[in-house]
Amino acid sequence: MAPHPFLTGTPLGLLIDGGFVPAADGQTLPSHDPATGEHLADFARGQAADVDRAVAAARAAFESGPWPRFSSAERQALLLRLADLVAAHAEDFALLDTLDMGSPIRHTRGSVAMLTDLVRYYAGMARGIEGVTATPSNPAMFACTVKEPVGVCAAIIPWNGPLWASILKLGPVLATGCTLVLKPAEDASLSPLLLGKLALEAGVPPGVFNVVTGLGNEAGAALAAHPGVDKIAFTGSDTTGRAIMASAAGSLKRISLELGGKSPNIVFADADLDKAARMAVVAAFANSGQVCSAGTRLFVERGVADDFAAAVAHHAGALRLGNGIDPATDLGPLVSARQLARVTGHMDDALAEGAGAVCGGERLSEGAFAQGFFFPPTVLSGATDTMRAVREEIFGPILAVLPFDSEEEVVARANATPFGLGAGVWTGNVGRAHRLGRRLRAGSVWVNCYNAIDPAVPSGGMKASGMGREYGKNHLEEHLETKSLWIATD
Ligand code: TXE
Repeated sequence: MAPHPFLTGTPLGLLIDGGFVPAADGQTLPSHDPATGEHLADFARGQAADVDRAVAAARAAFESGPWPRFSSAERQALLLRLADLVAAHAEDFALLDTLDMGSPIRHTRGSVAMLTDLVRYYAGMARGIEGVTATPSNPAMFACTVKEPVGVCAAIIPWNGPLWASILKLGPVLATGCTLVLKPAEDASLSPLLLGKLALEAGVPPGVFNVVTGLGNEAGAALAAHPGVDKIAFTGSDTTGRAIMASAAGSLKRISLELGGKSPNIVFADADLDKAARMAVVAAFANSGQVCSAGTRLFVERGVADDFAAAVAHHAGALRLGNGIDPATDLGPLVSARQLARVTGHMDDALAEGAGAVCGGERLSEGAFAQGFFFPPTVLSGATDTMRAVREEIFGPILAVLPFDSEEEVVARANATPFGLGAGVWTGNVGRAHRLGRRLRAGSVWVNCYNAIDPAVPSGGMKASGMGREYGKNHLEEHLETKSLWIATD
């Protein structure tokens, strides 16, 4: 396949202060297609010195230059132009994400459409920032609150949705008048760089949006510790989230975290079982299970559990695995050899602990799969809550079927995890839908649906799944300071 035009003439530089530049020490990193192992591009390996340059540019853009004088209407117009450019480059983004991290092109195309809408949502939100008029008890005092941008933001993002995460971090920054230094994942840096290029075309002033590619323990760690950053947003593993939080504490940065999960998906016998089985497959296996809210603990009421597991295995078996570039592909490869090793490690442990595989269970390495990191959708039977594969996030296509006997029991078991990102409930009983909707300790509970997402609806984690909310009004608030303004009228 001919290289994508964006990838010719690589290495791709860092975006700092409105221009693409090499890393200070000239080092690069390679990007490979996880379906074929083919080399795609080289991109800059940013280090602490590059982070310093990017943060300095973001600070200068925040404090001087044209950006602080942009009105909310101008920021809205800019976001709308960016949305149009993202839409015009939809196929480029879909291709880059598919090539870079393996996700099927049908999936990445769908994501770009949703993300264009998300940028437009933030454009609208730019006009809705407002404080309140307070009522102090002293009538001689007038007091109101004004909302001001928090300042220089940093974002460190993962590889499982590179464009998705970039837009989710950039949108509220532009809507509120902050500036951003984005550190993409080393496994998927291409579409964040294209987004940077388009942001310049849309008229984002130099320094407002900077992209520093590189490794987590180099560029990422330098950004998390940087005293010039006012707020950091991180999406990724809970282990790295903890390290970033500790590091951010050094300069008391504001922080928001979107970490992993081990989300329960609970099926009662009174549900539409056919729909629930089809959706359980999507909930667990979409993006080859590399989704933070994947429904990987499938609790099924005991009387229907065996038949339900068989139906799930049937639907899973019908999924077409292959190179994501093929529009017929349902599941692509895992992102990297590292991720494949993690997933096979979990599988080996599950078998050693006594679970069995109703379907899947072994890496695919023959024929067309030989050069890629392919693992088939796998349904575990005989799994128990204490097994490692049932306790820890796998981030691969492995689902455990866990029978239960009562509502009380399943709520306790579903909540018995350090995580709290998402939860699914399938039932025909409206009272039960409300009860579980409240009792499940998760940032999002989906009843008779799963992984529903919308720009206007907050999303985020309880417990070890993170803090702060993305999407919706809450997301903007995370980028705003509330200032109280007092005026003595006497
Ligand atoms: O994640 P990391 P990895 C989970 C999933 C997966 C596991 C490991 O379970 O199997 O994490 O994946 C940057 N300071 N999720 O290793 O390490 C790194 O460069 C600063 C869930 O890829 O969290 C990348 O940009 N930054 C998740 C980002 O952190 C550091 C999505 C994510 O990498 C750093 C991805 C450091 N010390 C993985 N170390 C979700 N919530 O959706 C790494 N990074």
